[in-house]
This record gives sequence, structure tokens and C-alpha cells, in this order.
Amino acid sequence: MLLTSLASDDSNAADIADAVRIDNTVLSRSQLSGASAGVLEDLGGATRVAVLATPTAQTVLAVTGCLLAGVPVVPVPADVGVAERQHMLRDSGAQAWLGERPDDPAGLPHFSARSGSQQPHAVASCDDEDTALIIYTSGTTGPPKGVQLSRRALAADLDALAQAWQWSPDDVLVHGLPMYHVHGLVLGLVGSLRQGNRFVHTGKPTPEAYAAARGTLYFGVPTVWSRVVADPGAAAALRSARMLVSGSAALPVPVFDALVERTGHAPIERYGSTESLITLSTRVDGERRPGWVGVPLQGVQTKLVADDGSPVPHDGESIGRLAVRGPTLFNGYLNRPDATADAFDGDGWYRTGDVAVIDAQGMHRIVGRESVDLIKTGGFRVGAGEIETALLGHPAVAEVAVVGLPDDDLGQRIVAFVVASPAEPAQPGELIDYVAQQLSIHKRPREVRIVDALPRNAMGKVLKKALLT
Ligand code: MCA
Ligand code: AMP
Repeated sequence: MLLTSLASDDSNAADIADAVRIDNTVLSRSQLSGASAGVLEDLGGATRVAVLATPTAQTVLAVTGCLLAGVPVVPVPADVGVAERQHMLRDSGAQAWLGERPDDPAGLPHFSARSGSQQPHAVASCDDEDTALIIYTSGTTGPPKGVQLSRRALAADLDALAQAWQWSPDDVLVHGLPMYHVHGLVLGLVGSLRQGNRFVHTGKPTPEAYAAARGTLYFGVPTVWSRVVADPGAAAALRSARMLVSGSAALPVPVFDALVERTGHAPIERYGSTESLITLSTRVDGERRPGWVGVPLQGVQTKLVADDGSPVPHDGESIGRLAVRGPTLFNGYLNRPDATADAFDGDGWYRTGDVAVIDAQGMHRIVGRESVDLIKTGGFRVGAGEIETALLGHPAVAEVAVVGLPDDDLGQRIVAFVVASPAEPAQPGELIDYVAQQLSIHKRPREVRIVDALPRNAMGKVLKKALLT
């Protein structure tokens, strides 16, 4: 049973009137546990269902109902653009929309999610290896790939986090993150329904909203925490919390230090990816070291590999490619056996694409990414190639190179260097809007620089490193 707190035979499963608060709606535990009845009636037998993952009660009911009914969910970004949505629907083979109605359902039937108050809830029998979620995520090139996450992986990860964080039913978990990525959806919502704690979604993750929520356990990406520390009143209001958790991107050391000073909490840092779920974390009862992301969670193994494949010593200084193994790993990319094969070595280790160091105590520090083509902006993972392909579809763009430049607020900001087509003048604002409409809004470049030529090597390959300076 993945959503343990919604199991009828669980002694902890007493009804709670405010199990979930989201978008000015409160859902009780019995309303949530009954959400599967509608799914089984409307969509029983469906193999994949798309959910437009806005932060609303419809999304919570749709995801909960599907997980209870054993129907795999494809969360579609709330701000998804035309081309990205088309790719996700086609690639996933989603048979219907459930929950929030998209402006254009693209020919698929739509069903509203139903709460199940007073109904006996229906729980399908599922195998641990069954796919629970297919989450689309960017690679360095090409359109996003569907990461198949099993019920086993979700349960193993959430239980390991509960152990590391002493996460309990008494917690009130607060966040305002997107409901279509692992951080907000799996850890925030599914985690709460597994542990049985109350869950509060703040809408936008503003410092004021976090301060007002009065939770015990707060999740945020580094951008959220740097905005919190810039608002001393909001930061002080978080003193009463039990724990602040940062993840999805590197937390700058000055932000860590400012959180200690202004909230009284050294944040818990944790590291992972859509494919591996969370694999490393500092522990509530362990050392929290600025700039370091912790030790392997229960059941997880890590190793560092040199360019020639040899092992790199765990001496706190030597840098290697980080690989991880354990029960939290994904079951491959949907329809992409080639990419799946590339992601793993022969012994089942997942190649994270990150470079790291490990010290003698097993503490890990993430040094950076192997590829400049995978950008982390505001905690979102965005492939440079995906944006380049979108921009090349605009008639004003002859050549383009996209990079992530350092940004105090977002960690990296997406910048597109564009050589304009002789036929049509390129307007930066128009190109930014074009990407926002084709892909998700959060994938738009924050800046477009029109240049005469791109730096290239003798083979004609763009020298992206020259654009980073
Ligand atoms: C701006 N807007 C536009 C345009 N420009 N709309 C249309 N066209 C445009 N050209 C609008 C947006 O729609 C939005 O509207 C508003 O401007 C602000 O958008 P934006 O600037 O993107 O927001 P922000 O304030 O910069 O967002 C910062 C953020 C966000 C809230 C921190 O980056 C965020 O939610 N990040 C979280 C990412 C995340 O959860 N990653 C987890 C993946 P409106 O205001 O109306 O909305 S990683 C993961 O899952 C793993 C496993 C892990 O480790 O956690
Ligand atoms: P995503 O699949 O969107 O979660 O992106 C995964 C990537 O985010 C990882 O491979 C890292 O590059 C980065 N990442 C996640 N958490 C952290 C962290 N705590 N510190 C540094 N990088 C992180």
C-alpha cells in the first residue's frame, strides 16, 4: 500500500478534516481515500492518465485517486506550452485527462476528479513494480523523456526520508512548489499521504506565504530560501518550525548561513533527481555542513568514477562522476531503450551526470554537472538543446546557442545567444514569449542576446564555454 494513511485497515487512518489544504480548499482524509471510486468508474482499465498539475484540489484528488486505483499518472506542467504538451501526450499514450480541464484537451476525453466523502474507498491491488508516475524531464538534447517511477521506488524513498528526517504524522508539511515534479508532488503530496501528516500548499512559495502557514516541516528550492532570508520578518516566523529542507539545486553557503542566523535553523540539504529520487541527505540527528548534501539514504549506495572508469578515493577532495544504486531508482525512460541503456552501467548503477566529492565520513558535496547543456534554473532542470530546437522554429532565428549563466536569485538563468536570420529582424521579447508558448513558461530564456556569430571550433561545434564568461 503506497498511500498508507488512506488504508482502511490502518489504525492510524482515523479521519482528519484538514489532511490537505490547497488553493483555498480543505480536503479530509476520507474525501481523499474515496477519490479512487471515481477513477475506477470513469477510467478503470486505463493504462495512463494525464493530469494538468496545477496546484489545486482537482490535482490532489486526481493523483490520489489514480495512485489508489493503480492507474499510472502523467503529470503535465501547469504552464505547459503547445509543443511540449503534444510531445508528452503522444509519447505517453495518455488516454484521458483527469482533474483540471486544459484549455485545449487535444482530442482526449476529460473527467473531473471526484472526492469520495462517505463512500467506501476502492483500492486496487498493485504490484510494487507497477508504474505509479511518469514524470517528464529534460536531457541535454531532444524533447523531455518520460521517467517511469514504480510504486516500490516511491515507497522506498519516502520511507528512507522519514527515517532520516524523523518525519511523522505529527508534522505539518508546507510548500508552494510545482505539483508536476518529484519535489512538490512525490515528496510533498505523496510523502504526506504515506506518512499521514497534514499537507499545506501555499500557492506561490513566497516568504509571506511560508511565514503564514505555521508548519513544522518546510520544503523549498534554493531560490525560495534566498528570498526568505531577504525578508527578515518572514524568516523570523519560521523559527517555530521543526525543520527547513532545501533541495533540487545547490544551496549557496551564504544562504545556508543566513538561514541559521535569521530562522534559527541549519537547513537539511538533500540531493537527488527525477530518475533516482532522493538519494542523499543530511540527517536530523547528524551533521549539517554548508555546501554538502549529506550521506546516502537507507538502502542507497554511491560511488565516484574517474574518466577512465577507475574508482575515485573518498578523501573529501578528489572529484569523480557520481553514480548511485538502490531501491529508489526508476524503471527506465518510456519508449527510450537507448537512453535507458546509456543511463546505467552494466552493474545497475545510475550515472547521475553530476560530479562530486565524498569524504571519509561518507558526506557528499556536489561540485557541478558534467554537461553545460543541462541547466538548473530556480530548481527546474532544463535542457539547452530543447530550447535551441524551439528557437530554431522561429523564422527570425538563423543560429542559436543556449547556456545557463550564474544568477543570484535563480542559481542559473537561461540566456540564448541568437544570430538573426537575414530575412527577419529578431526581437528578444518576442523570442522569449515564443519559447514560453511552445515549451513551459519556466523554460523561457530570461535574456536573449543578438550576436553576429557564435564562437565555433575548427569542426564548427559551438564553444559554449566561451559564452559562459
Ligand atoms: C513571465 N511570465 C510569463 C512570461 N514571463 N508568462 C508568459 N510568458 C512570458 N514570457 C509569468 C509567469 O507565468 C508567472 O506568472 C510569473 O511571470 C513569474 O514567473 P517566473 O518568473 O517563472 O517565477 P519565479 O518567481 O521566477 O519562480 C521562482 C520559483 C520557481 C517559484 C522558485 O522557479 C519554482 O517554482 N521552482 C521550483 C522548481 C521545482 O520544484 N523543481 C523540482 C525539480 P504567475 O505569477 O501568474 O504564475 S527537481 C526534483 O524534483 C528533484 C528530485 C529534487 O531534487 O527535488
Ligand atoms: P531533477 O531531475 O530536475 O531533479 O534534476 C536533478 C539534478 O538537480 C541533479 O542531477 C543535480 O544536478 C541537481 N540537484 C538536485 N539536488 C541538488 C542539491 N541538493 N545540490 C546540488 N544539485 C542538486
